[in-house]
Amino acid sequence: MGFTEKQEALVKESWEVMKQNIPEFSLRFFSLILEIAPAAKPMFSFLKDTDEIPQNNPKLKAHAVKVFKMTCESAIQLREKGEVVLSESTLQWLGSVHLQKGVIDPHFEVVKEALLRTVKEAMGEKWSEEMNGAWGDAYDQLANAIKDEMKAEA
Ligand code: HEM
Ligand code: ISQ
Repeated sequence: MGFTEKQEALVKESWEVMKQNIPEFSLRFFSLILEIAPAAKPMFSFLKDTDEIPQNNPKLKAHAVKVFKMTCESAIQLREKGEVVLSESTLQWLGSVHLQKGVIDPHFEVVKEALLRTVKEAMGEKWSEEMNGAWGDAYDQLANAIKDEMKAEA
């Protein structure tokens, strides 16, 4: 399903706010994932030798930012083209990484919840149900593309 200009603008607007504090929001996003699903801990290499979430891990930050950015790009594509388009190489790479780490479909709901809660906390007064819905839809369609690729590779 396509996106309206309003939906696209809501996603872009909130990403602009989160961009101002990448260390805080990337850490918050990751912490929320583990809070919702503690069992997901061993999948992440950032936590290999520690129980604590590293406060300043460049890989964690970079990965979290990629998830935010890719969701934002999905919103733009949904408005422009009516669908999420990823290059074949990006899809294959994301599909194989997640397959190899043991990610399964229900995990995508966990990451979605963590993402939406991070957006809500970051936006404060500016948050709205409509903004929430736009992020949720963009994420769902991006997640579907990755899930389909994982099934194709499995
Ligand atoms: C790695 C994006 C969903 C767990 C990655 C990487 C990206 C990414 C960009 C880095 C790949 C690399 O550079 O090697 C996404 C996006 C998602 C998504 C866009 C959904 C739309 C999930 C879900 C889980 C998950 C649902 C399960 C909780 C992981 C793990 C890694 C990873 C364990 C490897 C991290 C490491 O230890 O280096 N993901 N991901 N991802 N993702 Fe996701
Ligand atoms: C990888 N995939 C999904 C979400 C993530 C959040 C933080 C760090 C890495 C991630």
